[in-house]
Amino acid sequence: MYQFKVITLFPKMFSSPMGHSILKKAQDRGLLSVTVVDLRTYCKDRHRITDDYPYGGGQGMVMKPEPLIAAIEDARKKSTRPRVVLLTPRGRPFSQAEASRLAQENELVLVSGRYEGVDERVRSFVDDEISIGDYTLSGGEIPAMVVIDAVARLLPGVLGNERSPEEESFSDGLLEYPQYTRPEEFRGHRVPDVLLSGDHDRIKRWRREMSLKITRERRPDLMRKASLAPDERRLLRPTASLYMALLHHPVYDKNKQVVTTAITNMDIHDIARSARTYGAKGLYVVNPVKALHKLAAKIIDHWEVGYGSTYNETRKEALALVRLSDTLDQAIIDLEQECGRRPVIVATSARPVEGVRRTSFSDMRDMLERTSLPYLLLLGTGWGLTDEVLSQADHILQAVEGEADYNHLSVRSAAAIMLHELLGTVDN
Ligand code: 9D3
Repeated sequence: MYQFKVITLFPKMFSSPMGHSILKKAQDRGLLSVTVVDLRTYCKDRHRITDDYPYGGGQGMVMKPEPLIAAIEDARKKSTRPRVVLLTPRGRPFSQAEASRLAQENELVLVSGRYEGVDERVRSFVDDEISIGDYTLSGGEIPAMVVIDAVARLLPGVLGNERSPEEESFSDGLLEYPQYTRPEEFRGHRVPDVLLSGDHDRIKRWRREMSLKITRERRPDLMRKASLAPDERRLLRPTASLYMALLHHPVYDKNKQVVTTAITNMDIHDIARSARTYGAKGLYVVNPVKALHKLAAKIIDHWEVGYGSTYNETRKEALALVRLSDTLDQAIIDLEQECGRRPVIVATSARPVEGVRRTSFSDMRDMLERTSLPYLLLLGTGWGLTDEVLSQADHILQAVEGEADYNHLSVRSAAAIMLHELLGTVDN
């Protein structure tokens, strides 16, 4: 029988939650026991004081170590190797995985604190510290109940055979599919036909599909960590098409004059290779000077059809993404024709931009993962995109920055970093 023991100043808080529903049934059936220990019984002083003022001053009270340690040591003595866990806002975040680990134990001692915290020295007498989330509660009692509930459900027999914990949400890291019961129609909302079809294979597929869809929309973070079948992994890939434009005009020079910069061989090659590596769909090289178009075309031609195309096949593949354009507007029109709708314009700038909120890499990544729109990422050469271009963009992307007091990345380095932030693999 799995034993839960709670050390608390408020034992009565536990009587109702532990006395109902699944937890009650499990205790009645002898699958688990919950013992609540009143911390005050471990006070040696006449007034049974459990808290005191903090050394160094400050607000609030701190739980004294003596009664807590006495209670913990007593709990350890009374049984064989219990796991002792302190509930504290500073603990490791509680999760389904953590619940599974705790369910492997035989006895769990949960220490609930009150006041503003417990004396730091208590930490060295416990095995673990757990928090149930990033919000402030009045004490560790409700967190202890949360842990008991989550662990108890995983113990053999607690849920009965009809509902195995593996079937439930979170076990494969996905959110639950939609559930319906009678009536078939409620205030105009019908139960989906598939659920009435009796075709259990189809129902299973529909549920999986809905789980994936809901998780992808609401919790992209869970989606990235979920265990997905090989054919489901495509759902992780961004659905939006990302295009890039390397602007040689209009951009600033170092005196903030609007200029046209020269096309450079290395920028085109390196950005094209980055674009191809991360799955960007095209790279516009925007330059109004016709003579420079010729140079660019020659660079590309060399690798596309000339000597270089046989010399280096992979370079050819990257350069196939490059498109030459006189102006940004022309590139946008071109894309609108290709995609059937105007691209969302995402500008970038290393300079501080006043009065606008920048879109973070992760927000932009979420957008690329959830929409099917075309996006055009603008990269400035020289001293960067002009204020006019920035003001016309739908988003200004978070700047690529380090913590050092220096920010002079080449456009091709910045482009590669942005691509990794927006389209790079995430660990799983
Ligand atoms: C002044 C800083 N506060 C921490 C955010 C002090 C403090 C406030 C509330 C210390 C303890 C508490 C009581 N909370 C818990 O004991 C607790 C808790 C929580 O508040 N949130 C999430 N998980 C947990 S586990 C224990």
